[in-house]
Amino acid sequence: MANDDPASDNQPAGYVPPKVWVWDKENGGQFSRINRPISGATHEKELPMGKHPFQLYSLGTPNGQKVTIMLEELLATGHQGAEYDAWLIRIGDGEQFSSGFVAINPNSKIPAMLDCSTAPPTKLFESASMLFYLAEKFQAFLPTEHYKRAAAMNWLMWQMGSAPFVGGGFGHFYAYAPFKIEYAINRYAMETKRQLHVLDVHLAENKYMAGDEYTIADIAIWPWYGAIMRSAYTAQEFLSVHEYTHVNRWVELIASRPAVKRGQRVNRTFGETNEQLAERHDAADFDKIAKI
Ligand SMILES: N[C@@H](CCC(=O)N[C@@H](CS)C(=O)NCC(=O)O)C(=O)O
Repeated sequence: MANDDPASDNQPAGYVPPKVWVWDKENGGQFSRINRPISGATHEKELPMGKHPFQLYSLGTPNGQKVTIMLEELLATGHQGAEYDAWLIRIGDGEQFSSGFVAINPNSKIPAMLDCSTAPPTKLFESASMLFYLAEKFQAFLPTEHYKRAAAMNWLMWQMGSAPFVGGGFGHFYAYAPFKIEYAINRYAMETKRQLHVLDVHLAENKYMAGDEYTIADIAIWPWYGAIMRSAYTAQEFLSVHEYTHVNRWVELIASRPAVKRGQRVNRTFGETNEQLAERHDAADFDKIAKI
């Protein structure tokens, strides 16, 4: 049937955007209950405080894992000043909107952290900012030679710009949206595969992301792209991840690091029971789950 309105040619059937968008609280989808078009606290509640220099408020998602892996790597190399309490923030229950959390991170997203060894305590949010802060503070996992340091920072920033297309784009529309939209899934599958190819080409020539040294770039990229290669969204067959052999080599190399194995368990409340350490306040806490 002929369509008289050329502007509507590309519209999915049944939806014409209104003149002014309004907040529809019942829009469905896995995260609709916590998504809001405004920022700020929804309730008054202070955050708990432990005894260690770093107080981390997080959840074991890929963005959360970046920081716990970094802290575990620092501790593994003898930086006792990196001792931390990892408190659980249940984002599905809206705990990122407490007044205490918002006071550290006005963006209400995990991870957020306080460095209580400084006066006043240093507020940290955005996972890459946290990795960079820790790398500078402890002079670790960030090379000093300018070209290597630049390479690490390039890939760190690449991760921050790229992963939202994988998580918020592909993962959302492939796994979480209340119905499947071919256009959206095609668009983000294309971009996810493009990114995996970028990594594959680079890792064919480089042991680690920034060359021959393990850096905060690997720590930032592995939780997201390791997950996509191994299990995330159960989309491995759909994305033909077996094609990315060099990414796979690197994913397994990073996964074999003991600090990575520990870090990825912290603040985790899903998956195998012996992989979950909902809160971490002491190195010995890992022994508890090892026995499960
Ligand atoms: N760019 C941020 C992203 C953080 C982020 O998206 N966190 C998610 C969980 S992985 C979150 O807290 N979502 C809760 C919400 O959106 O309300 C970072 O890297 O720290």
